[in-house]
Amino acid sequence: MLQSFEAAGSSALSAKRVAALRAEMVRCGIDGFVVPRSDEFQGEYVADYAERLRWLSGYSGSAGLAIVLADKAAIFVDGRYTIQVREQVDTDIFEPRHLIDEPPADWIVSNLKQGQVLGYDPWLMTAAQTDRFAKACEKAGAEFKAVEHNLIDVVWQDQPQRPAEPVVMQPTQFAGRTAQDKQTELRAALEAGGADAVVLTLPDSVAWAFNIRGSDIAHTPVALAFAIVHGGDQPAELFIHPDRVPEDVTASLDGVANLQPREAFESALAALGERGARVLVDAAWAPQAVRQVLTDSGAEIVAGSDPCIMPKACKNAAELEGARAAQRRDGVAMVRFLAWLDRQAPAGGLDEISAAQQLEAFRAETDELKDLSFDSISGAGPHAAIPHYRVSTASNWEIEPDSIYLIDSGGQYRDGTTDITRTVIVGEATAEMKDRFTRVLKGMINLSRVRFPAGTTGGNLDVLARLALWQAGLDFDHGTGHGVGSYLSVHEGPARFSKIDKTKLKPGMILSNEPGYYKAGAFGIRIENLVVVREAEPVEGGERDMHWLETLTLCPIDRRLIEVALLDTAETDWLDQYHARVRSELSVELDGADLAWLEAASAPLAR
Ligand SMILES: [Mn+2]
Repeated sequence: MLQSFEAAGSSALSAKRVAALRAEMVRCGIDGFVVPRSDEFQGEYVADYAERLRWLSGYSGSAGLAIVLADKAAIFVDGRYTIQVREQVDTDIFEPRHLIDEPPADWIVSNLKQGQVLGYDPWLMTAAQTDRFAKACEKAGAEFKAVEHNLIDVVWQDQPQRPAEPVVMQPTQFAGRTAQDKQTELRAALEAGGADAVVLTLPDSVAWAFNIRGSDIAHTPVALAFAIVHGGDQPAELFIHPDRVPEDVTASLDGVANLQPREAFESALAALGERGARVLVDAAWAPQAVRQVLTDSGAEIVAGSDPCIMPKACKNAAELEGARAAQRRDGVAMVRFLAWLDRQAPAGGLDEISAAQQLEAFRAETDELKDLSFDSISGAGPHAAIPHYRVSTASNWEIEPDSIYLIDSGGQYRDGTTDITRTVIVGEATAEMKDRFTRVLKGMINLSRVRFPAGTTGGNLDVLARLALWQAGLDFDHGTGHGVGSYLSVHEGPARFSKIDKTKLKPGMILSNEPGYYKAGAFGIRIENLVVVREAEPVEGGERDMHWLETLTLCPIDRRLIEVALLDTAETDWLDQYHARVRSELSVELDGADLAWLEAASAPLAR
């Protein structure tokens, strides 16, 4: 299986491990040490060797950071993990703090003393983050100091090896462009920005730039590697051990990138400095160590965004064709799963884990599944009310009669990444469930149908998915949607549908449309389709360039949970047309009971 349901993280050894870290702090002459969850690559998933925060504290969330001093320690997590952190860590050792409301900088100012030294690993913290921490230390009269070796790596006896999986090509058939062509675009961006070179530190940027993929970490098909792209006609440098790169990949990269072992990265950065190069570094993502080596060796830092982020987000025609094919395949697996669930669930005996495993099996039967795009969120009854619920053997719940079941899941296929949520009723729904489900659906449809002028942001549109909930005095506490990669990260920047987002939506961007409603301790609802921003036909008599959202995801939405009277005609029409399209695209791939299920589930609503 591609996911594990073992309860992750334990604080049982925390006291011993924190004591070992403190002893190492004394040996190194520092008074505190920062332990982020991030690795050198700042992604959502890290390899086992980099699970330093989990090893130390037991906390297993995807984001967070601890600061350990001689006599106290704090752990900072965002709103998704405030409950989880208290369940996982020993709060006698770590004081849980809210990452945004009670930021590390404030804690540093109140807890570091004059003359003290707070150590950090400059590979694990971004340049921007380091600036904030250094400022806070300065306020406290303390010093923020990079250490030579990560102290956790010193005290972690059985730390796993770094991954070294083989690299594979992402064929042009799926990537739509050659690496050579992308390099030409990157060089133009360098020239426009007045830089001689750019350091790529995000593995998905490296994957995009060179049309490579890997399997170093779970759920995101990247190779953990850095790269330097040079202006002029010098080939790029890709820092990944040549042993990991099969011959066909080396041949494809010939003339595009020279392969270098990881150990050569610092000296290549220093070489840029020695010739006084102007180097583009994205301080929001690049490790502080990268900026430090460059400035120490005499390079001029050009501040700016990673130039791969925007072209990677705007999928080309081949990537969109791939996305549509991946959605048809994934939709068939989802239909088989939902049909199976409808047949099995009434008899009882299904639980959150067995359901998630069955869906994974249907995806695997496509023979095209490379990985899941994240650990499935499989929530029965009250667990569906926890938006980021992660089932484990300790929490596994039976899917009971007359309850809601929510499954948020996705697959990684070579032609595309999927992410879909469906909420279904097992047995009879209450009037409240139907009202809430229909309001969430109205929001999802409202956003799906929007036409908007070029230049509109995800922040401008987010409200559309909330209006029907707001009318009933309700809301949901997460963004409406996130960007999605092309056989890359399921959470991809820069665009989002969220109250605060300021990124202009551009044609080719794939985003999720996933409003929800959560009643703690009772039930939860989320409906998620992926959409892609498209240029619209001009409106007759209109004056602006308009965009629209094409829905990519193909899977029925549970009609049994809909209060038809709450939908207006346009919404009912949208749903009926969507279901007709789902039926026509998927029925050729189904037969027997599954086909019969699809036909019933996609029938028009009774008006
Ligand atoms: Mn999603």
